[in-house]
Amino acid sequence: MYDPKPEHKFSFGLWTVGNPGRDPFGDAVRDTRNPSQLVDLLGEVGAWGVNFHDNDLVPIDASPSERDRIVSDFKKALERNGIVVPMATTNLAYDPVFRDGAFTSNDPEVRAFARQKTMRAMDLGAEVGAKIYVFWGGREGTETDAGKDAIDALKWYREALNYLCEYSMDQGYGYRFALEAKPNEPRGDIYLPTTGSMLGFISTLDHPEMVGLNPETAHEHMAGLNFMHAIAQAIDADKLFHIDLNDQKFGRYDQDFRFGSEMIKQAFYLVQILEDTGYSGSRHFDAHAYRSSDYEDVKAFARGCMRTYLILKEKVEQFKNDSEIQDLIAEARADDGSMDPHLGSYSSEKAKALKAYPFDRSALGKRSKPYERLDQLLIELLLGAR
Ligand code: GLT
Ligand code: MN
Ligand code: MN
Repeated sequence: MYDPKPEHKFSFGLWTVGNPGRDPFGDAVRDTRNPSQLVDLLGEVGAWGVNFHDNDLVPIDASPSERDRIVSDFKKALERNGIVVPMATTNLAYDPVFRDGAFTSNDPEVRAFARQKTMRAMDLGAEVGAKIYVFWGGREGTETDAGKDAIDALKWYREALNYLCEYSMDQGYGYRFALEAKPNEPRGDIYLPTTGSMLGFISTLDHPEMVGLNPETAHEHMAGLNFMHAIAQAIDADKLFHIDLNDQKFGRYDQDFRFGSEMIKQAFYLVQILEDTGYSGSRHFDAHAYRSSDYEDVKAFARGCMRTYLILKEKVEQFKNDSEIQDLIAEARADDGSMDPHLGSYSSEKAKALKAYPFDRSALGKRSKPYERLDQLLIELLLGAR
């Protein structure tokens, strides 16, 4: 009943199930699996798609013939597992060359190199059918603002994205770019730290229609923000091109935990907004298993992400069909239409009438909302008591 199917569009990055558990304080705990083995693992757990950074698939120093061999093996693995590549991206974070940023490095040669690396990575993604291209600027930021001009950095970022939009069009790749915000880590401060900042930035680009968002749960929760609200803003702007699902406690480092493992209520609202608005993109899990896991447990992690999503999807249906819940929502949202003449768009007559309207402020202040009752019902529904 909670089995993943292709129509659910569940995808994982090679870097997620392939994460060997290395962290700043400890070495890898799992052996490194090659891309084809990881695709087999994803096939086994029932995923629909796999995404990758250029160097998750092809090592940065690979020769052209090694590249071709790796890509051909990878394509065979995709075929034998019936798995697609919906999204690709560039690793602009790992190599020492990006120690001061990629598109926003103070060094113009590094900025040019970042464009070259991205164009080659876009070629690679296009070769295996990717249509979404993600930009996560992990190194685009500072530890000290003493040496870099933040306005120049934004200008460089914008110029790079404009250039790469043109490259995609020039090649006929048909990519849609999805920008992913994160407030900090690995840089002390990363530019454009939230989904809302990214949204503002997109409107300054040359081809804003080509560029949207890839919001990640953990990245908004790190900053203590409401992820569902960020998604609402993205949907309202028609910019939810992709999504990175995972989980995280507020205010911590980027934990990238299994989807739905920490903040169940937040996860419920998220699935609700995605399903109710008919979001049709990938449900991508950008998460990884605990460091204590072996590969059997990694599979349990991946299955868990998808299963929890589907359980929450069922809860969303249950919420919609629960008459007690729906009655309370109707009560909370009651509208007898008497204010229609005063709401909606502006006209000078309407303004005149509204300024003269005799509101009974004290009566209005006595109106309550049944949110305690409603929230308790939601909790009981989520805990399986309804
Ligand atoms: C890295 C980062 C993620 C990004 C990936 C894409 S890489 O794992 O923490 O949030 O989505 O570059
Ligand atoms: Mn992510
Ligand atoms: Mn993350």
